[in-house]
Amino acid sequence: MLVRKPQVEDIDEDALEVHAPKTAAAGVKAVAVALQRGLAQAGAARTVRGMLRINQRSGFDCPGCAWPESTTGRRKPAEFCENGAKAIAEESTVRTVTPEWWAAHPIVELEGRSEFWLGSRGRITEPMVIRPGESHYSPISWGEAFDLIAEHLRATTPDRCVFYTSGRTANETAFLYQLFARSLGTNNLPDCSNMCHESSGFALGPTIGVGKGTVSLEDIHHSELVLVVGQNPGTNHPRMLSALAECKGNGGKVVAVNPLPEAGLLNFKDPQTPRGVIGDGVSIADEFLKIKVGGDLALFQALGHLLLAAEERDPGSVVDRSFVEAQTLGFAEYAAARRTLDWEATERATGLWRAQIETVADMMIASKATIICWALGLTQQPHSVNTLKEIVNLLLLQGNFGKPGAGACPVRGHSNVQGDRTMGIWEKPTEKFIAALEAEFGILFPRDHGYESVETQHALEDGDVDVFVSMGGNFLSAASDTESTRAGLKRTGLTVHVSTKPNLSHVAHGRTSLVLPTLGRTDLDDRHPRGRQFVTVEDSMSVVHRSQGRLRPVSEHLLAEPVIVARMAQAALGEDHPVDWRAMAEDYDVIRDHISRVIPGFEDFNARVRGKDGFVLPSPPRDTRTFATDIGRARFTVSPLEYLTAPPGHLILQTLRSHDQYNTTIYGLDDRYRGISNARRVVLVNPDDLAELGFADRELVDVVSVFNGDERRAEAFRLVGYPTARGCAAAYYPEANVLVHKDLVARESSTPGYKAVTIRFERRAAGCQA
Ligand SMILES: Nc1nc2c(c(=O)[nH]1)N[C@H]1C(S)=C(S)[C@@H](COP(=O)(O)OP(=O)(O)OC[C@H]3O[C@@H](n4cnc5c(=O)[nH]c(N)nc54)[C@H](O)[C@@H]3O)O[C@H]1N2
Ligand SMILES: Nc1nc2c(c(=O)[nH]1)N[C@H]1C(S)=C(S)[C@@H](COP(=O)(O)OP(=O)(O)OC[C@H]3O[C@@H](n4cnc5c(=O)[nH]c(N)nc54)[C@H](O)[C@@H]3O)O[C@H]1N2
Ligand SMILES: [Mo]
Repeated sequence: MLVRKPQVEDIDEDALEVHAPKTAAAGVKAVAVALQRGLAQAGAARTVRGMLRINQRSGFDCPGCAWPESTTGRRKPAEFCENGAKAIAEESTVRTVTPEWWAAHPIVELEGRSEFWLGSRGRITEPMVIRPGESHYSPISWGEAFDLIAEHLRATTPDRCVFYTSGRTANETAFLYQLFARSLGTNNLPDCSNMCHESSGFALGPTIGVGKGTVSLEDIHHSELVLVVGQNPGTNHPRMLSALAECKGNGGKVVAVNPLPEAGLLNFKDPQTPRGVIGDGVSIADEFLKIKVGGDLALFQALGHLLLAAEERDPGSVVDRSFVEAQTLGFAEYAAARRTLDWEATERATGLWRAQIETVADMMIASKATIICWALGLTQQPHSVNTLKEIVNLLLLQGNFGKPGAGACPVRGHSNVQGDRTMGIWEKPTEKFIAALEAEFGILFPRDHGYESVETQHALEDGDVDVFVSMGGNFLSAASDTESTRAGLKRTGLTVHVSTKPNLSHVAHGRTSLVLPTLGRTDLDDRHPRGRQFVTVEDSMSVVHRSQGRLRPVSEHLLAEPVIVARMAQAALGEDHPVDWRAMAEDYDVIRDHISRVIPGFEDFNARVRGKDGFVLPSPPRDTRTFATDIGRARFTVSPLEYLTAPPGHLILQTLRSHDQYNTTIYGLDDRYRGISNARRVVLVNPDDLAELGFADRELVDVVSVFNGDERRAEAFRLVGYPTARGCAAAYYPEANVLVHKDLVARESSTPGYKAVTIRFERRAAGCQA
């Protein structure tokens, strides 16, 4: 097999290649690509050892995504997907970023590099520091690094310190980290969830009483109808396709709603079944609604209208009356609001024909068990929270909670983003949570809400942050409004990045900055007095289970995340602090014992998580059909019609992931299913829109965004004609983040409007090249 050489130079955007989009995902090609990447990065032995341990009961949780593993029945020998394998290859690479590397690359040079180039340099091997006036990072001992952090924390007030978390962080680290921030005296705990599924929590909490999904993997398998809305599972949750294929095998139907005809939604070739390897695979979507970006609220309102009209024609045939009467409030108001519908506005908002929507309504009416799955296509727009509440309305109507094959399924992103929130990574902790922490540790914790991620961006820009600590992640490139975020980070006194690989957040550093290298999921964590440790994570379906790496770390200087947090805390809070940080860093069972007493659902944590498949956290809607809202019932809500419109000459841009990246970590330049390779500065536009706007396919343009009278510019993007919905465009994250104004957010949840950017194209002056 051909093993591709690592790319040495940075991206050459002129090498763009465009092919017809694929109509099927996975298949043997996916396995070949996975192996190739593994071999190129980690070598044969580490690749095989790594891949065999992914998502096995004795192995580590795949850092790729939060899709659950099967807890019933046998797991396949390789319970992974191409993109999970790439995530492992990236982490288990034997390439290293040593002090010599940092010495050879001054900040001025690194500023001109792409995330792709930086991330593919390899794993960071030693703690590094850069001090005021210096041009390069240089090595620092761990002890000095912790002292430096303590010095900066003591020199300021807690409200001027921010503790960011990325969702790969395990439960144990997350619990320690929030305890540290709160012990210092702040709830400034923004996390990537603020930029991701925050809107889902804001919609589900008030309506069904929990901010999480209500289905299990088995529910998907046995559902009669699954709607997959605003999601690209073929790339971002590939194992979900196996679950959808199983659902179809059991007679279920699937509807996909997306502005793009994503390959995985159309057809799936399971590389683990003979049919997938040699045959045509399974066609996934029975219906595909090519919706306009931001048109989903209108779609769900129309579906509600059609369901209610059918109920009126044949009472008792659609609405689950006994459920609605016993368990919900607000049905009458909802039904009154949906009684009439402006079809013209609906068609304008969605870009769909009435007949298409009626077909899906009929499928819902025929289904006795429906699941609605969604991801970022629904969470990153101004009206996202209302869109998601409209999903809840539809599910409530037919009683699709607390019965097999039915429910709400927000498909999470980072592998432990849901667990981090459960552990208290939240800028708005509940009184109950703080009281439980206080009872456990015998100290007082702050109650004032802290900054979420957009408030953090504002505080950074306003010069209100002295210390910015990042537990994983890449705040600069993940957040909106890149240039203002960059300027803000540079205004801080100290930035601290606990990281595995270099990224641009390290480059946009505070006056002093530390890069602290840590063990990843796949790494063996055994340098403790009590020997090898494991951590735990919670998947998208609330299953808590163990994760334990086995690979020999690339450097002896790496510390485990819980150890780093504990030592920061010891240095900053002093040895006589009432929390026994040392004991927790030495033995993660001690952390879990604390968690078991503070967080409901974790009783007897240490014993239960050692069981075969861990345990499932309680979910009242799923387990007992009850809803722990303030009114003790589920809530119907009424929202006005709202959708995105662009002024003449403009389009609505969504920003998304290619098939070859993990958020800001770019694995390669092959967005295989969409047929785009070797370049990332592209905008996908419907050919009819291109013609109407007077631009040519492959033309080089500047993309200009407009928001509240402000403009942002992204230079030198290539236009690519692509079968997306009319009036819409798509570009890759993070290259397009410069265009997203930081005040463009989802109301209530504050999730950036990454999928709601009004743009136009400007022809580049002749001779002006990329
Ligand atoms: N390989 C890989 N896996 C990942 C990640 C990764 O980067 N790489 N990231 C992880 C993370 S953190 C997350 S949160 C998830 C993200 O998983 P996804 O939500 O699948 O991620 P995106 O690439 O943002 O894709 C959004 C999808 O929504 C569609 N969409 C955009 N706007 C609209 C709209 O208005 N309406 C509808 N109906 N659809 C719309 C887009 O066309 C696209 O198919 O994946 C996780 N898994
Ligand atoms: N335009 C646009 N922007 C978006 C989105 C979008 O759809 N469009 N999506 C948003 C979403 S959903 C999310 S979740 C955020 C993601 O935001 P983040 O979670 O902040 O970003 P990542 O790219 O996942 O973080 C990558 C970095 O994490 C570090 N890392 C990797 N593994 C480990 C580990 O095991 N431990 C530690 N300590 N560090 C590690 C590496 O150094 C790597 O450079 O981005 C958001 N930004
Ligand atoms: Mo995410």
